[in-house]
Amino acid sequence: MLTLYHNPQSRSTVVHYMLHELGEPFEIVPIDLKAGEHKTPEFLKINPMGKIPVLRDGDTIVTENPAILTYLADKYPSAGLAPAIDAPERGAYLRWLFFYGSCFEPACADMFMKRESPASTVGWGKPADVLDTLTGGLKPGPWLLGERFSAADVMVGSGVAYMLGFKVIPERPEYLDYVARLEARPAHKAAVAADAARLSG
Ligand SMILES: N[C@@H](CCC(=O)N[C@@H](CS)C(=O)NCC(=O)O)C(=O)O
Repeated sequence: MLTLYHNPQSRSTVVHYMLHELGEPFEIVPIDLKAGEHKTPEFLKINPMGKIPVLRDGDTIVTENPAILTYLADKYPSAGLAPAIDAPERGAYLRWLFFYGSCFEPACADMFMKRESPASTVGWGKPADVLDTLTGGLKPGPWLLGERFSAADVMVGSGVAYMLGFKVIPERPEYLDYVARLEARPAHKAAVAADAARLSG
């Protein structure tokens, strides 16, 4: 059984949504961030960063959103969320998953903090280049791999939605349309509804 350590008001919503796209059974361990349940000695044994999401699959623990999505998409190939290891689109697929963690999130942190990191030193370079690279990647669409939806869209689309929501990134039509397509997916709606029920229950 897959187990997600989750709080509906956190980045673990990305894995929660991914689990709905997969359609595999899973269980949730709710984590109360305000109560510090992610900083207990027991939790720190599974993620020394003291952060969620954490996915447990038997004896395997995976942390970091892009790693968890890569793991799940590869483990359940019948869901069709990852190109095969030797498929031509595999390179672009991995590139976008890693781009999210290595470039998009840190560039967003720079923009949010209104700070300038030395572009030729930091791995993500200039936030403007990150934004333009993503904009280019969304053309012609509808997904990062063209007609094929993948776990890279679960990751990048969720992040774009989050950063638009907090007005960290500009409302470019490519971003808005991409998020609208993602949020129209039945699995996305189901994940949002399940989290809303958790929050109201
Ligand atoms: N790099 C991590 C980020 C995880 C993260 O920052 N999680 C936040 C929730 S959105 C958290 O657990 N914050 C609690 C804390 O740091 O005290 C990932 O991609 O999974």
